[in-house]
Amino acid sequence: MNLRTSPAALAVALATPVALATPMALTASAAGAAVPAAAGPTEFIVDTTSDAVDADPSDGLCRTASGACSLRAAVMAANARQGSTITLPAGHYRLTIPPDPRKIIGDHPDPATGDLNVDAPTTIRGAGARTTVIDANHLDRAFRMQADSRLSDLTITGGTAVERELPITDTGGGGIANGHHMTLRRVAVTGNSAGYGGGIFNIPGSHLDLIDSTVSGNVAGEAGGIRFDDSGTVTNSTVADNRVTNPGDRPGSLAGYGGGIDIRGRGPVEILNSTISGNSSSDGGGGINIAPAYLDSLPFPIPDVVDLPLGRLTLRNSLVAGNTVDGKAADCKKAFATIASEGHNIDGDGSCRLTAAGDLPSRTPLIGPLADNGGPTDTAALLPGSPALDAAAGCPATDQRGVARPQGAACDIGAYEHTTRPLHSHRDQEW
Ligand SMILES: [Ca+2]
Ligand SMILES: [Ca+2]
Repeated sequence: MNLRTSPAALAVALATPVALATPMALTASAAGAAVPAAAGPTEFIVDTTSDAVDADPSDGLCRTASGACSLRAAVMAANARQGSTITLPAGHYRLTIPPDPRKIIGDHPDPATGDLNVDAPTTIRGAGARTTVIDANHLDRAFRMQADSRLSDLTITGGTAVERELPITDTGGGGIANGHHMTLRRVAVTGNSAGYGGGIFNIPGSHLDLIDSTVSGNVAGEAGGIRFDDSGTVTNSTVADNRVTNPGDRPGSLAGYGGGIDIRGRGPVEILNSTISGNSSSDGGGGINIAPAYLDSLPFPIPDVVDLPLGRLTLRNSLVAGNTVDGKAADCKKAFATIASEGHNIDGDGSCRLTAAGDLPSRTPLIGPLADNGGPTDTAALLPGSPALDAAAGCPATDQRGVARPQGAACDIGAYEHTTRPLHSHRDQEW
């Protein structure tokens, strides 16, 4: 069990409905995989797009029965050699092995079927999010991270969460279910679905660093794009066009909230120079919802004008706009939590209650749709006259695409830095 966080304690205090939504067994160990004596970290270079298992997961070699190194075999081999790196050349890696129904429930993750279970610290590097595509083929989610992980330069799509942690919980994490410290750089998580956390689900005790990445077009019954049950950062990233539709089978606030980002732990979740736009939900918090441990399910909720310290979200240089509930503007919603502005944010409808220096509440952001504006991942461009132009301060050195900041008199609010010249993306890339 991994219920060390306060939200979980709150959850217990609140009894059953909350406990239902706090999956516990994601972090179970890999059952002591046999590690060969000379199994230090290495690099596995995948050389086939076919989805085949490793012939001998204990030998520390990535080798299928036909002698190739598939993505699945590389994950299985890396689980026996912690600290390894998997290199994925450009290609469409479609998972084709469905989950084994006998292994769906409990703490026996099986990297040989369904989702790819990362059980030892692993780095997975693609050749670029537009060319290296991991497609879970709607058989299950793509990854379940049961150890620290770093993913870069790839797309995760086609995930439909099937394997679950407990028989009573809904499925979490359509693209990725993260139980440890995960960093995504220049990654697109798009077109996945789950009961909650349509793109990414982060369980209690986990941490997500989302950098220069896009989470878009994911669908769930709650938490359409990203679910945080603990801490995380969103930097130079775009969370757009994710959708929550309440399936009507869960009580209270257990469904229908958090179209883009849903925060149910204490956090802190820190959002810097990011764009949260075009997300929708059926019940509340079209862009961002923060309500630790489902306290918004209490019969007499505290109105969200009150800042309470049970959950914490910080916003800086970020754009939260164009998000809706039932077609009406609804950027932020909070209960028993604090949305702390560190300045220079835009909020389309005023619901994020921004009051810090440089904040621009209730502004029409004048942004374009999510599109390929150059760079490795899709972004939402700033249109002429946007109040976001030159309105930020203290930005990262580049924007999400790799464009140097600032352009013009100052850097821009959100993940996109407007440039009047053709894009020349160049920078020293980290892993
Ligand atoms: Ca699996
Ligand atoms: Ca600028």
